[in-house]
Amino acid sequence: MEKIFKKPKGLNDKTMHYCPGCGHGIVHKMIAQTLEELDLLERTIFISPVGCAVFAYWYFNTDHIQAAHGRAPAVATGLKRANPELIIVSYQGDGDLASAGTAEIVHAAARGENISVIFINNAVYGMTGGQMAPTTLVGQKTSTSPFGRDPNFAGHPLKVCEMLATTKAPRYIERTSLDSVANLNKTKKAIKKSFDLQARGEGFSLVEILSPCPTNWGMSPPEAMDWIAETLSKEYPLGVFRDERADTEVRNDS
Ligand SMILES: Cc1ncc(C[n+]2csc(CCOP(=O)(O)OP(=O)(O)O)c2C)c(N)n1
Ligand code: SF4
Repeated sequence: MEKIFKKPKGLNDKTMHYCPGCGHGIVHKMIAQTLEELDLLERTIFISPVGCAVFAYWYFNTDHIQAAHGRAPAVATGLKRANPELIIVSYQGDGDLASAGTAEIVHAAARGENISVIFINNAVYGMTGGQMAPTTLVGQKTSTSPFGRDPNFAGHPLKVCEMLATTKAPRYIERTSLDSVANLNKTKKAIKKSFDLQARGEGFSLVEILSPCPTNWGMSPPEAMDWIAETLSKEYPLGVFRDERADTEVRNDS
């Protein structure tokens, strides 16, 4: 029990602003634990996204930069190429990464930038009121699809891991979830693997995490976890989509 409640050195004492049952705080803790375990805190720059995690820089004992809508992979590219010794944690939600920043993430992956992308997929635009995102399921009700997402009008869900895995350069791509203890453990391992690969100069990695947004899903926190297990992860299957040496040389590696 002591281990579970021990605050990692990578987090400060501020109370987080997230809603009860939100996944962002869970992932923040895992990131901080991992940076401490790998002794990377001193050389990490955390890139905060737009969306509910816009204030992530309030909580981490790392250096920070705030990227505009969708631009985190481009900012990460510049930081890493100019300072190859840094560890870059590029953190984005699905509205940010899969809508505003689709071009940036595709090209950063295709170039094989040596960065770690943590992608929080909660199937809505959380911060701005639960609007439909590219990741919203067909039939899912949101504030801008009150009768459910209609694929004839709004298209089908965008599958980021599957899409990026069609490019040759990425070193590691995995989709995990926060809905059970087993999946929490897998998520923590995936984050650790991503940071470790970056520290060893192995190239681009992305961990997509299916994460609850009870507030905008209109559910209690336990119901939200069940919905991930029973519905969301059917559309977004968990697993490893790439785990092999990149087919291109990692650029500007230390
Ligand atoms: C009225 C309005 N439209 C668009 C934006 C741009 N914007 C900032 S945050 C956000 C939602 C981000 O959602 P996501 O990336 O999924 O992150 P989450 O909040 O779900 O963690 C949008 C659309 C804005 N701030 N205000
Ligand atoms: S609106 Fe959703 S994503 Fe945003 S803090 Fe609340 S639960 Fe988390």
